[in-house]
Amino acid sequence: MPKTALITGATSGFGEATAKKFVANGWKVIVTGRRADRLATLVETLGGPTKAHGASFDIRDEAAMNTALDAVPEDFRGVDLLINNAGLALGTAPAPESKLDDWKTMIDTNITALVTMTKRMLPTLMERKGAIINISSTAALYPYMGGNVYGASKAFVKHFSYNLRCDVVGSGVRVTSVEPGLCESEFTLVRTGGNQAAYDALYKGAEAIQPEDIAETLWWVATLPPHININDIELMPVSQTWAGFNIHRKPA
Ligand code: NDP
Ligand code: 8X3
Repeated sequence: MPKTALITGATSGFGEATAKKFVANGWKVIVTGRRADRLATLVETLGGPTKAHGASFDIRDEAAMNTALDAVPEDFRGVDLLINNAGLALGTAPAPESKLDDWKTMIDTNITALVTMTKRMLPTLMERKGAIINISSTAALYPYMGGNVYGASKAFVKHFSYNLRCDVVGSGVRVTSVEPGLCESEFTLVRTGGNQAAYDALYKGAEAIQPEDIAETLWWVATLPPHININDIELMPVSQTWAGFNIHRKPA
């Protein structure tokens, strides 16, 4: 009997690559995202409706989430793995110059929607001794200028994962937080409002982690023997290390 993964934010980047990895290895997937056209194409690429089910909704809209999940076909209902991947950063400006609306969108998407989805799926996951993988970030661990609410939202994801693990002990449910550093995806286009030059400059010569590398990591976490819980994984490209402490100097 194939296992089923629910992967949020699968219309690009990590989620799309992960859906391909899991289906190539015999799993079924429920894939989500707002862009219905991309989801339809992905479902076809994955082998059609016996392998993948696309559920298009804005993850910040709880009613839309519930409607979409209520409509999941019977043969996709037993979810064994929830990958809370949908998320975004908006802006790179320091706090005084950044937009409050952007902050709220990050909180609504990266935090509120993630806990809403988790609460909704928890009974099924507990029944099936399943697993939850939450996508955090190195921004959760190492603050940087312009990280502000994005970094804080990802710190929430990491600590929610730890605390959730405490609460489900004895159920067989596994919970993992994944903290990637520099990865090449549409993430940077979203963050910079579609600035291709900023995208090119960030990744130029960096040999950034690719979505397929994240998919490989998630596959490893998900397929370890069921008595092993990876609490968290922090990963960076070899080209990236921790930034030095920033020192602001008075003009001479
Ligand atoms: P992408 O921008 O390629 O993918 C983000 C996904 O999230 C898309 O499928 C998008 O779907 C979905 N999403 C965003 N907002 C919503 C929404 N309101 N409703 C539904 N879906 C939404 O970025 P990545 O693949 O790189 O990012 C995936 C996760 O990894 C994010 O949580 C990100 O913060 C995290 N991360 C990324 C890193 C990087 O450097 N790239 C490093 C560390 C962590 P759609 O637009 O169709 O709705
Ligand atoms: C994305 C990594 O360094 O852009 O979560 O915050 S970073």
